[in-house]
Amino acid sequence: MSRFVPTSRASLSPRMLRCGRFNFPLDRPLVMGVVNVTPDSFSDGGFFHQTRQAVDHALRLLEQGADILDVGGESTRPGAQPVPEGEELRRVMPVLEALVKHTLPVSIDTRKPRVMREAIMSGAAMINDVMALREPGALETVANSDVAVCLMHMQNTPQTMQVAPDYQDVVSEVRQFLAQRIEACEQVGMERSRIVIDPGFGFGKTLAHNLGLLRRLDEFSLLGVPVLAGMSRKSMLGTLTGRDVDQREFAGVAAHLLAVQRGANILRVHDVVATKDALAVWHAVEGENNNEP
Ligand code: HH2
Repeated sequence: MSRFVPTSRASLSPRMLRCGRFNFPLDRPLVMGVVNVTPDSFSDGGFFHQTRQAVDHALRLLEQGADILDVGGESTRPGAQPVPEGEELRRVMPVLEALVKHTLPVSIDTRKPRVMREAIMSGAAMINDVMALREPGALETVANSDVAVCLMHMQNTPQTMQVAPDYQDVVSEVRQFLAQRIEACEQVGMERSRIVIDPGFGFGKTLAHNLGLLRRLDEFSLLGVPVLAGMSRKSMLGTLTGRDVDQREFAGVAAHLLAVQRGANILRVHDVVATKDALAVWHAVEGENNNEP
C-alpha cells in the first residue's frame, strides 16, 4: 500500500496531544484503558467499585501497555440514573489521587464541572466529557487549565438516547456538532493541541448509525484534531456477534483495528492486552518504520 499522504491531509494531521504535564506523540495509536469505579457500568459494573480494586486494576492496565487511564464514577449506559456530584467525587478522587502519586496520565470521565475542577486540581491530565463541555461552567473550567479534553457526541441524554435515535446523515451531523464544539473551545482560548474528538459510538445511535460512523471515521480526521474511538464491549458488537458483554473482546479488536485504519488516534478499551497485540501487528505492516524490503 502506498505510504504517500496527500499534502492537505498531512498538514491537518495532529502530531502531538498535550495533556497537562504529559505530551503524547501521535505517530502511533494510543490506548486508553477504562477504569469504571461504579456499581452499575454495563461492561464491568461492580468489579472495581472499591478504591483499592480500581487502583490495582488501573496499574494492571498500565502494565499491559495502556498509555492513559480513563477513570469514571458515573455510568452512562442507556437508562443509567445520574449520580450525585458528592458520590461521584467520593468514587473517583481517591483513585485519581493514588494514581497521580505515581505520575501517571489519568483522564477523568465526567460531565460535571465541579468534578472536572477538583480532578484538574488533583493532577488529572485529561477530561473526557460525553457532553462535550456543554454543562454550564464546563468549558471555562477546562479552558482555565492545561489539561486535554475529549469532546464526545451524544444525541439526547443517557436516560433517553436509545429511545429513538434519529439523523438525516449521521456522519455529517455528528461531524458538524464536533466542529462547533472545537470552535467553542477555541473561542475561550484552548489550543487545538489539547482537543480530542469522539463520535460517541452507542450514544444515541442505532447499529446502522454506529456502522456508518465507523465506515466513514476518516472524515472526522479532517477536523484536524485527534480522533478517539470507543466501541469496547458495546451492544453494537453484541448485536453483530450474538455474544454477551464479557465475550466481545475479539469483535472489539476487529472494530478498533478498522477504526485505526480509518485514522483513529486513541482507542478507549477495556481489553488492553488484546488491543495492544492487534496494534503491534498493525504497526508492523502499516506503521511508519516498517521494514519494507
Ligand atoms: N463510552 C462509555 C463511557 N465513556 N467516553 C468516550 N469519550 N467515548 C466512549 O465511547 C465512551 C466514553 C461507555 O463505556 P463504559 O465506560 O464501559 O460504560 P459505562 O458508561 O456504563 O460506565
